[in-house]
Amino acid sequence: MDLSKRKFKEDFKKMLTEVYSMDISESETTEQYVTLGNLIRSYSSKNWGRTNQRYIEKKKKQAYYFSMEFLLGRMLKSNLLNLGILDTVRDGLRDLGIDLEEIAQIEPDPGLGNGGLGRLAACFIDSMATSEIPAHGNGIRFKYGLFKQKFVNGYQVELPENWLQNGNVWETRKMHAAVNVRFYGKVWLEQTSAGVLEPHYEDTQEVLAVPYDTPVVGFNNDVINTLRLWSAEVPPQDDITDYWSYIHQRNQIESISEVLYPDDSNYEGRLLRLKQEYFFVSAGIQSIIRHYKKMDLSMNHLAEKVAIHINDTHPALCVPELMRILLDEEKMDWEHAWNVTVNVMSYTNHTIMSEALEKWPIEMISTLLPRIYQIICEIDRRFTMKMSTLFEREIVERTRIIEGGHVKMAHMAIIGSHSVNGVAQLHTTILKEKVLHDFFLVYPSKFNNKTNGITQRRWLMLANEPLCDLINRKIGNEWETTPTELKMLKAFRDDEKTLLELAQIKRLNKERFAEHIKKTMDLTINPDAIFDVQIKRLHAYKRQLLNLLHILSLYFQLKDDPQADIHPRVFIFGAKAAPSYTYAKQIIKLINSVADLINHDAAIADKLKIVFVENYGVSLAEKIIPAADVSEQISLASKEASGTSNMKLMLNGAITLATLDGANVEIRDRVGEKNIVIFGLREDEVYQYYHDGSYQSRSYYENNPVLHRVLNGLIDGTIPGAEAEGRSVFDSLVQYGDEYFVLRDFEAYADAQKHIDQLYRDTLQWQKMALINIAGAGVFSSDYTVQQYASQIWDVSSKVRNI
Ligand code: CR1
Repeated sequence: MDLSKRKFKEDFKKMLTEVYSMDISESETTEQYVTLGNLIRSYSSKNWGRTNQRYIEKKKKQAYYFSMEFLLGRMLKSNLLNLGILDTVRDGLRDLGIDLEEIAQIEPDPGLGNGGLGRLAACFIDSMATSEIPAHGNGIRFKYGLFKQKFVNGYQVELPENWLQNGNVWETRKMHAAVNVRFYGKVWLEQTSAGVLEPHYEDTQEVLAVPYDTPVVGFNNDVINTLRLWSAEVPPQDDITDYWSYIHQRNQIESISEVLYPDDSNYEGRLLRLKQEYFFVSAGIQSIIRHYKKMDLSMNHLAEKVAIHINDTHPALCVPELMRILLDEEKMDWEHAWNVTVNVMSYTNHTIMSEALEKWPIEMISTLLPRIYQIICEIDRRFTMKMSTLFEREIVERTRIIEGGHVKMAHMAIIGSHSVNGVAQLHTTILKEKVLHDFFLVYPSKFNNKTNGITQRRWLMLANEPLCDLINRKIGNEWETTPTELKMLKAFRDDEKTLLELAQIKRLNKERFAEHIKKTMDLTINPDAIFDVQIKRLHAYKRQLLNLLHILSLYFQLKDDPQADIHPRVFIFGAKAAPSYTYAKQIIKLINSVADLINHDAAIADKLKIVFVENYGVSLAEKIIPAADVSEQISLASKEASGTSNMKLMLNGAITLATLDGANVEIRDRVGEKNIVIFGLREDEVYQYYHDGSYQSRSYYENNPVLHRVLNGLIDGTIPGAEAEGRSVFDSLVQYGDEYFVLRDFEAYADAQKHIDQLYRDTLQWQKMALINIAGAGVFSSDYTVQQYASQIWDVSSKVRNI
């Protein structure tokens, strides 16, 4: 948008007076933040309305991305950037004696997600608006985001994250768009005079779903889409007879949108979780249908105007809920309704970890959602009937929805969608050949791959301005809208001046991060050391342990030989563990205890340091990633569906140290073997071990002297304060089979780390690798990913920029 500095300053002062009756000299950062937020909203409101109007007038097909999680991060600077007024506003504020950075820090970081899955949804909505795709987010307005993590004596402690405490400038409550969602009760079908079956309900519990809309601003294009998040409230009642039971009921209802489940691998809180799932699915679909009806088209044409995306299995109830509306409210017959539903729905699988494949006990679903359960039974009945004529009984039994007393959500999502995609090539292959092989036999054409992506706006333009400036000076800024243009950087691969500038920028970012660590943790880290980063949820399959065992081996090496030729390293960890995941929490304690030991050992000085940041999330990622030299992507091959920190780190010039897992494979293909460090078991070797059962972790303990010493270090008192955790980890690795092949990959990993150490010593060579990584990161822009979803899955329009 066009905005002069002079106009901005006037507007800002005026808004401050309107909102707070203050002038600048009286205002504090909080008031300045709210004022700026309101101003941005007023600047964008016209285009928000216009975008919606355009969609309606042109009867555009629209897509709705249903996701339990949207891990947005702070929005102030992102909105300014996308509106094209970041520099103007920054300058204008400076004239007024205000520092934009300081204001930006005031914004709470809305942690409405656990990890990669939620952050992907946030990158996607940013890219959808930017790519001019008529597509919106639909989710839950959790009152409490993901817990705030604290370390107390090295242990993770969870505190509530009350992000709405001081209000939320970005959202608008839309009471007129509220809908009712029905739970519990009895339901029966009665034939009407017209001969159709109509459901009747008794003793149901009604919940009012109130939407809060947040604008999703496209980059420099006047498009503003909507993120609609639902809040659960008590429907208005004028006949409250029993006050206390009313309060009880209110608490029960409001708890539906109270907390995000802090768990991305287990389903827990069970009944409440199921309520949450149905709540935002039903509210979202009802509101889509309401909107569709304004176009005055028949329900038979719904799939021509609406696409609904099921992000992981959490919103899989979309399938029976749309069926319910089409059958019960729109009086469609089953075949037509089913046809419409399958054409509307599409589904993404995000993991092969079996504990994340949700299933719900029949008794629970049938009590909470009696009508939905009837519909699920009928979908299942028709599926098994049809498939029995085409496939072996075993295949039908393994693919049906209701089995062993449970409703299998992934099965429902696959059967009820026309598209099923994985999130990286390797992951999609594993789905087709292994995890969902039966379904692949039944529906080969439904399966497709959409490799994940990240938005270069947040992860480069906002997070790393110095690097961004350098790129623009070298190749212009076309890459901002056509990210593959980053490849032009390759022309500078042997240009010493550019490579040294790159080194300088990395150094500057490391210094900034070091300052932050000094301030927040009172720990001094040396910017000349290699900053080696592993940031992701804590999970055994991601193998933070492999990293830790290697750190211990370096520690022992330095204890034996203080002159050992090891380039100084700072190992940086950021990770939250699910509160109920004991093993992951033990690993956190262990890392913290090793950090304590090493960081305070005067003999080690600054050769080795461990920084485990508290409360890792989007805002911290924005600080860590630009300062990273090494990107640790060391999951057991086959287990990480894609990974996305790998992409963010590469875009910021970190060198990837990786197994051939998830999108690491595609990163390697992009940058070539020489510009990435690959090690460890491959996916087929892992499956071979599963097949022949021949893995004996103990033999690695017994035969590798380095590993032997390191593992003994876990149980011989070397690590003060973590005796129990050390024992538990030791046992899991040595006694109980080492589920994720940590010991098997240790030697290869240690060699790969030695290689990194050597490579880093040649600055020009290292920066050349970094440059090739940045130049190759363009294809991993989520702009391209969503453009592929738009054209190949949703069949909605987009401004496609060729890869
Ligand atoms: C996967 O573990 C992937 C993201 C986004 C995660 C990660 O590899 O990058 O999804 N899956 O696709 C997940 O959280 C519940 O499953």
